[in-house]
Amino acid sequence: MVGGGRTIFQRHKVSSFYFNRTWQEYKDGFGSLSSDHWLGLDKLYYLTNSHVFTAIFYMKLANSSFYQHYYREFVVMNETNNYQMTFALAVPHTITPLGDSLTAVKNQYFSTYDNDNDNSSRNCALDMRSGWWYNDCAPCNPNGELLKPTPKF
Ligand SMILES: [Ca+2]
Repeated sequence: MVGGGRTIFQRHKVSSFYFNRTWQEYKDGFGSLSSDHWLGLDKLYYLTNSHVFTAIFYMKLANSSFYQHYYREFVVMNETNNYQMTFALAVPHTITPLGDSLTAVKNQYFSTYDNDNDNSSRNCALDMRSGWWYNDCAPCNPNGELLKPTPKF
């Protein structure tokens, strides 16, 4: 958030839109700002190092329950630091059984299938089919594939 404004750095609503992308694509950004997209890690670096940001995660689950979490002083480092992500404080806005899964990946480096920077012996981005700040292939994966609606016959 800048001066009360908002920048949507990720939107993932369409199950046919995939986030299984290369390091270069996550660096530059992909998709359309009016639809599913990733803003880009370089832009996140410049934004979060030029202003104090609160990252707000909204998530609607398959059962239609709604989840919201705030991360105060959200910062993404530059490419030399593999876009390491951190924040000062996690503030739950909506309590869910999921808990706060971003805290599990606080201070982690960004990984893509072609640039594995996680703490696991596995390649989490490859296994989870999306780029993210992975630790040990933690369940926090907003860029993962969405469940497709069950076909109705
Ligand atoms: Ca690894």
